[in-house]
Amino acid sequence: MTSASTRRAPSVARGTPRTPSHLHVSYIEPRTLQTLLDSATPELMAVVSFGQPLPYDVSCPVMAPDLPQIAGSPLIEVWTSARPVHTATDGRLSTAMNGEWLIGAFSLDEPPDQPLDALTYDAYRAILRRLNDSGYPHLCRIWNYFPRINDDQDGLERYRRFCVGRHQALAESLPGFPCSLPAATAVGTQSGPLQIMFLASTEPGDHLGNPRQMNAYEYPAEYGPRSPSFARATLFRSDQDNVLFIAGTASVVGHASRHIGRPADQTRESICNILTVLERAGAIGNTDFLDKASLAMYKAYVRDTGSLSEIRGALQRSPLSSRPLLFLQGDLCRKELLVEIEGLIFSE
Ligand code: 3EB
Repeated sequence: MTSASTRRAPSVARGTPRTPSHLHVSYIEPRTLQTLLDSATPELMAVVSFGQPLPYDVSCPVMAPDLPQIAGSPLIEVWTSARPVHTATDGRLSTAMNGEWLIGAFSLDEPPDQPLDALTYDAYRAILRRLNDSGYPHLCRIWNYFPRINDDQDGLERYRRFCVGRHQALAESLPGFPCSLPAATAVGTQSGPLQIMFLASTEPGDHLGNPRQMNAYEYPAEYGPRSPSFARATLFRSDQDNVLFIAGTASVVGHASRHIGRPADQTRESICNILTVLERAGAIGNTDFLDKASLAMYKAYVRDTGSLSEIRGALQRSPLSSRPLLFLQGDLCRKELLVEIEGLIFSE
């Protein structure tokens, strides 16, 4: 089991019992979930199953994006809390709250007559309303998953329609937009509904840019009528620890895609972007996010399974190599992008 938490004791890394944490995330084998379900603590906040439906009935928010895991034994992502968790659901939107963090999952089948921009706008409006009503107004991380991301829908690529709806809702309703935009991922699934998972807090975080990359929310119009609404990373700091969420990071320098058709080079460029963000976040948080003592988890979204070995090779020869890494098959928001990497680091 690989894991990270907001109240990490040094003993965790040595495999001894860990101290109670407010928020904890781990990748576990699916059969281990039953043990977690049978025990009173920690309480589940969310479960994410990749490429297959969850074989158990759970009362917390669940995401099952059709993003098949393409290397290693099957793992599911489990978010837990040592504090009591309160859950709420209204069918398409379910949330779990522990007094400090809120995790939500939105899922809606696309009605055939509704364009993706309109659906996304409604989804984000519902999410933002729920966050405000629940007292967790500060967005810290968002994952967006939907199928046929590069397909055309009535003259506009579906990813671009998604960006239009997301931008409209956030520009209207997110205080401090665009500087308060959180780290995000937007990846195309093989099938299924529009699914959005989000993490919000009672306290605000710091949203970071990357000096090697233009802020996505300032991209020029050649990438679509509305820019992608996300930050390169979001950093949360408390007395105890630092939590860094690194957005989906691809081979983009400035605003341009680099290394067209070359998966290994795209991987190296993405890693270079991540290392630059780690450096910036480390300076702000007074932490070394590459330190072996910190707990980091990465996901690599791979467009073509045929390029997996090249991408894996480049990662193995990088400073990220010692960290848990999940390889998922997913389509990326620009047709030429072959790999995208996101990260999550808890550090003291
Ligand atoms: C990029 O840098 C790559 O639209 O939410 C990465 C992470 C990307 C999130 C999003 C898009 C998004 O523009 C694409």
